Order: sequence, then C-alpha cells, then structure tokens
Amino acid sequence: MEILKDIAAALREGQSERCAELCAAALEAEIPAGRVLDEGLIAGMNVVGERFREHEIFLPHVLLAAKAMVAGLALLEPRLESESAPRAGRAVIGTVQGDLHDIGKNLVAVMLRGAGFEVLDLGSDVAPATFVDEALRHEARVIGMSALLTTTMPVMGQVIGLIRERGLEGRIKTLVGGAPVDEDFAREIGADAYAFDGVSAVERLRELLEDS
Ligand code: B1M
Repeated sequence: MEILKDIAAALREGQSERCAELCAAALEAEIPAGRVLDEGLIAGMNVVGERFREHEIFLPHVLLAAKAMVAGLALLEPRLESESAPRAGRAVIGTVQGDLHDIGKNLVAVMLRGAGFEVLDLGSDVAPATFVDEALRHEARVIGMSALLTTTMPVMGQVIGLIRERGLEGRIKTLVGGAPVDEDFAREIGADAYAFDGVSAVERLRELLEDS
C-alpha cells in the first residue's frame, strides 16, 4: 500500500513530522494500527538498521529515524492498546544494563498492556538487581528483558543467576527478547521464555502466568 511505503520512506529520511502526519492519515483511512506499524514504521527501521550496518549512514541519521519512529508510535499506541481489556497479571519490563535501545521494549510493553497485563516499565539500562528488586516490590510474577546489543545479551543471564541466588526460581519467571536474542540463547541462559515480537510476547506471557 502506497501510504505505508511513504511512512517507511519518511522514517528512513528521519522526517518526524511527515512520518506522524502519514501515520495519522493511515489511521484515518482505517488501516489497522498493527499494519501501519509492521509495514510502515518497522519496515523503514529495518532498512535504517541495514544501512547503518553497511556504513552507508551514521549514528545521527539513526537517531533521526528513531525520533520519527517515536513520533509515529505515539499516534499508534492508543489504537494498539485496548483499554477495556481485563488485567491478566503483572510483569516488570526493561532493557538490560548497558543498553539504551528502548523502542522495541516500549512497543512490547504497549502490546502487553493492550492484552490486559499490568506492566511496570523500568526503562532502559536496568541493572540486574533492579529487575529483581522491582519485581519483588511490585509482586510481579514475570521479568521481561530486552537487549539489542550482542554485548548486553549476557546481562539477561546475570538477572537469571540472581533470581536463582536469591531462591526465587519458580516464583519469578523470565521472558527475553530483542533482535540478537533467539530461542537457543534463551535456553542457554535458562530463561523461561523467548518472544520474537510483541504478539508472541503476549502469547508467552499468557503461558508463563498460566503455569505459575
Ligand atoms: Co543501535 N544498534 N546502537 N541505536 N540500533 C542496532 C541494535 C544495530 C543492530 C545496528 C546495526 O549495526 N545494524 C547495532 C548492534 C550490533 C550488535 O550488537 N550486534 C547497534 C549499535 C552498534 C549501536 C551503538 C553501539 C552505536 C554506536 O554508538 N557506535 C549504540 C549503542 C548505545 C547503547 O545502547 N549503549 C547504538 C545507539 C542507537 C541509537 C541511540 C541511535 C538508537 C536507539 C534509540 C532508542 O531505542 N531510543 C539506535 C537504533 C534505532 C538502532 C536500530 C537501527 C533500530 C532498533 C529499533 O528500534 N528497531 C538497530 C538496527 C535494527 O535492529 N534493525 C540498531 C525497531 C524496534 C521496533 O525493533 O528493537 O528489534 P526491536 O524490537 C522488536 C523485537 O526485537 C522484539 O519485539 C520488538 C517489536 O517487534 N523485542 C522483544 C524487543 N524487546 C523485546 C522484549 C521481549 C520480547 C520481544 O520480551 C521482554
């Protein structure tokens, strides 16, 4: 669809205002928010990531694209969240220590809230002890962790180690995700579940809460 391609292009060019205007127009045209997200914003951001890796563009360009993504997301979020859904359980979520990437984590939090979960967002650069302390303080049964850097993925294992050290295994479960994370890595570090995206995070969290 043309407008979704235009959204992806506006994001690639880091044009926040145009990106937001186009997202608003797409919603106005009754294109589902999930489609605007997947085929517009995320499609555009994937190209940005690719070009950054190939050194075709540099960090300031990525920052502008991230800003455009946030501007577009702000419009989509109310549609992605269904306010009437019943509370289905509580989780804390955050991006692990050393990692500042929070767009995907924010998106996952929106999807979880939309599915009725109570989600306490700890932000980014979250220390292992903070994850565990906050989960206990808020009586959350699941800790959701996001990592976008290969260098910060091991922090997820540290959080799981801390849960074990404190004898909280079974009481607090873990859900991990983020672009470099996969099922094998999740198994390796002993996470209770891995989710590829927001939709699968909802499914995995539901399963984790049913089991506990
Ligand atoms: Co950075 N960055 N970045 N960056 N950045 C990546 C991740 C990178 C892959 C780019 C590349 O080289 N192609 C690369 C990592 C390489 C690696 O580790 N192998 C990289 C790098 C190197 C860096 C810096 C080190 C660059 C530098 O300074 N030299 C630096 C690190 C800073 C730090 O964190 N300490 C850095 C900085 C930044 C910005 C600040 C400029 C900006 C982040 C802005 C922000 O988040 N507020 C940024 C961005 C935007 C990206 C890319 C281009 C896009 C990330 C994004 O937002 N994607 C990214 C390349 C890429 O991934 N294509 C890249 C959109 C988002 C919706 O997807 O986050 O994958 P994603 O989330 C998905 C899933 O992964 C999943 O669901 C989400 C929705 O579908 N998911 C979960 C995520 N968390 C989950 C948790 C779950 C379940 C599912 O359960 C709890």
